[in-house]
Amino acid sequence: MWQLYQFPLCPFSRKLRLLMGEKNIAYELVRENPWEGRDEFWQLNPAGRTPVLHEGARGVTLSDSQAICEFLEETVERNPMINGSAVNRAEIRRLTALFDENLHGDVTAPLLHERMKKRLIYRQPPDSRVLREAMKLAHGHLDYIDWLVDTRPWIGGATLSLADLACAAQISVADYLGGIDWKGHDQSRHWYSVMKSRPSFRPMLSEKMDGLPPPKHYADVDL
Ligand SMILES: N[C@@H](CCC(=O)N[C@@H](CS)C(=O)NCC(=O)O)C(=O)O
Repeated sequence: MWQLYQFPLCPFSRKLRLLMGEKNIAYELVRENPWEGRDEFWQLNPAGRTPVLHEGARGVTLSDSQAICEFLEETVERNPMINGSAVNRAEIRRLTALFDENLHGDVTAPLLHERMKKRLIYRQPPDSRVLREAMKLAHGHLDYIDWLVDTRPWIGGATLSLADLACAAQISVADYLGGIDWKGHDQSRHWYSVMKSRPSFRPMLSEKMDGLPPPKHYADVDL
């Protein structure tokens, strides 16, 4: 069986877990805190980052969420998540990169640093200026997501795709860390509540990072 090395608030591991859930691929979770720099983990992924997907029996070790998602798309046909015409697939990949890079860089990464790493690792208070800026930038991203779900059935086009999963993964971590204010973003809020009620999403909502509880609304499907 696949083993997925991850920690509960890694958005890229969440993206992969959502894809594996949608495709009904079995896996077991292995807890990994990449910042601890375990030698065995660096041997699996010289980049020292989660997620890593490993299957000992076949001797297969994969890393980088996008490389792993593309691998699973190529090898498991059911429930394709990068689907449609070549133009549709390019659009799904464009949006996935936008969420993995821009939404993560502007919002999720600063929130993870200020609210998770500083609390659990460095024992420092968060910098409120950095938090304010991340939450301000979150509104810009939510405006764009509002527009996307206003103009098409799902974020990446006509069907659920990796773009929805990548976006929901980043938003869910930002929401856990108290960085999402849904006021004025009804379209995004509705889309996110549909995502939250999917069976692929449910297991993640009950998981907690030790010493860092989520806000009350976090696991509530109706927000
Ligand atoms: N592009 C990579 C990014 C992975 C990444 O940045 N993972 C973070 C955790 S969310 C990490 O392992 N950071 C190293 C650390 O915190 O020391 C992917 O998509 O897998």
